[in-house]
Amino acid sequence: MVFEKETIDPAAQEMLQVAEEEGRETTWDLREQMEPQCGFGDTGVCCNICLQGPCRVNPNYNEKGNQKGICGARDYTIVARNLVRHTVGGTSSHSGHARHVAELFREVAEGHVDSYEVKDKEKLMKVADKLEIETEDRETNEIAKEVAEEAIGNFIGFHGEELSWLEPMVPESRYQIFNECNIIPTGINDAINEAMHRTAMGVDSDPLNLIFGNLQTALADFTGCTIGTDLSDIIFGTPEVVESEANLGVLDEDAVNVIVHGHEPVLSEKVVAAAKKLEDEAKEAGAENGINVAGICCTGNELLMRQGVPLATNFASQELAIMTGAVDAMVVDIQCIMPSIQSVANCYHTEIITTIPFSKISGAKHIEFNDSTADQDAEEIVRTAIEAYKERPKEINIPDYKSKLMAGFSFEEIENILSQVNEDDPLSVINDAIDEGDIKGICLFAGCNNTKVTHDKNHTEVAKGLVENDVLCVATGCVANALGKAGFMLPEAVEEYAGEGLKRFFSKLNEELGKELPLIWHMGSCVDNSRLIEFVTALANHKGVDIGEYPIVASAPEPMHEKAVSIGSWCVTIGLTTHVGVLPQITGSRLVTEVATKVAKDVYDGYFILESDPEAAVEELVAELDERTWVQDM
Ligand code: BF8
Ligand code: SF4
Repeated sequence: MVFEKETIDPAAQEMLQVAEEEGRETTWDLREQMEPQCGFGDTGVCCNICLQGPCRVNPNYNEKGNQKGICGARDYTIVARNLVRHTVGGTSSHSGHARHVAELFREVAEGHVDSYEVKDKEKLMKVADKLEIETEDRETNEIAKEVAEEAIGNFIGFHGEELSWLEPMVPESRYQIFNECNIIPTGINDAINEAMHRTAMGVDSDPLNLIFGNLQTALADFTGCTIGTDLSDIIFGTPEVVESEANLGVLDEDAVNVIVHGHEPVLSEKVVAAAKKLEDEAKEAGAENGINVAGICCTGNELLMRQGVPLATNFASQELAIMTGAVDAMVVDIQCIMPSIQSVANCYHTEIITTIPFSKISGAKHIEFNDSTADQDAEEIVRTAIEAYKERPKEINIPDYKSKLMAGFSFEEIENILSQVNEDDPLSVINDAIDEGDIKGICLFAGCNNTKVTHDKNHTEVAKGLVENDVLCVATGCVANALGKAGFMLPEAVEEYAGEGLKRFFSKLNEELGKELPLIWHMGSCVDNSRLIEFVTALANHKGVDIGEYPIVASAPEPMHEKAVSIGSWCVTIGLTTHVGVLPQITGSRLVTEVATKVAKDVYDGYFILESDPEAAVEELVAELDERTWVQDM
């Protein structure tokens, strides 16, 4: 098979062939040109924090080389500081996204914007209850205002304060552990600020202290993710099961194809609405099937979860969507958008449209998106796509690959499904299945694509191995997209891939429900990893154990972004043993690596499994689930 080293996705393979024939450069070419990558950077021992640097420290004490930076910083300090700064990047990304939603929500609550509303009152009440905000005999907008103030308050913290959004999200026993380790953040912005300060030249050089600082920042990240999910659900609706499709075959030759790419639902929801409204204009322009909106990355996941909008593809293959020649506009907001898409688009009629003032790409068209003029802005964006469509050449290459999939598994929807099986005790459906041995436990698949490994290969192989071992799997982000493209999010996949116990679990469930559930449950975008924590907290509380004793693991088979570092860090802190399939840049310090892979278990129960071989990763994850079940049964 051609391009099997680059990707296992047949649509991407076909497009790489087109790229080669047309002489286009892709991210895989750029990776090849980058080889060999710097060993110091790759293992985290390059420090550039002050202007005396870069200092590159040889972590191997038995060889000749500099073992200290110019200031005396050792490998463990440099690695730990770099790790913290990765987590800061992740936290500021997630919380930047969440802060935008929180600010919009405050505007909605105060009645300052017409384009958005409180769509899901039930979720608003649930969130208000969680925050111990009085709901009885109060107007919706009064409650919304207080929830909004609380959300904004979680960003700004002062010493002595605690994040109100964090405590109710985890079992009491877990919060107690955070407390004992003194890692509860005071505020999200405060945590970012302190983490940047402590990693500045000449501040914190104690690697263990830095690692605790990393976990504190990660908990701020988790809180940001939760705020993002909760408030997006209130404004746009809490996801329910939907059916859709994934892969480049969702592009429609006879429609104006608009791809939304990035992360926030605030813009993309409006693009979907504008596309519906301007359908006739597209038809007048000659597009028989009107306007087809499809998603890439987490924006795609957000729209899929709430509206059933199809997924075009995931992170690594974003350029390839443009090379089909069928994308009239790619609308982007923030995060995971490769600058290369503009160079690719220069060879086609595709308009790249940036929308956020602090997230521009040189050469792209910028149409600023404002919450107060959201409908008009979205219409301008869609009209730009219609204009571009008129310039689309006849020759296009849409690969004929797409898979059907089911998504929409919010915690609320899972609860709703389980309560149709056992109305009085819905969570017992899962916990009994674990006790009876039908399922071994749960795995959260999270994270990206990374060109260091074959696109989507680790995702599908780890998933295959786990479901074969009776692990109930849920997924978010680009791995969810990969598993959707590969057909794992369909009921038929149960018969094809699940082990005997997992098959029994699904057949009992399906029989009670009178409908069929997919093998792997799509829980949403990366901020929606918070949904899994809500789910597992409920399960652990139901069982009367801490998350650290509950059979739950996480796997990021192809992590790429700083956000994956922060998510991994909080998963471990919350008690999930977490597999990482691409080595993080910490291996230059034996101390930091040992803490992450071993010592963490003594403090948080969760620890990192650094394993690039999918088969070995499956073995270790299954062993961890077995150990947790075994300890519980003692
Ligand atoms: O937040 S999985 S490549 S799209 S970072 Fe980015 Fe990674 Fe995809 Fe979503 Ni998450
Ligand atoms: Fe070098 Fe120390 Fe400056 Fe880092 S902080 S660049 S190790 S002198």
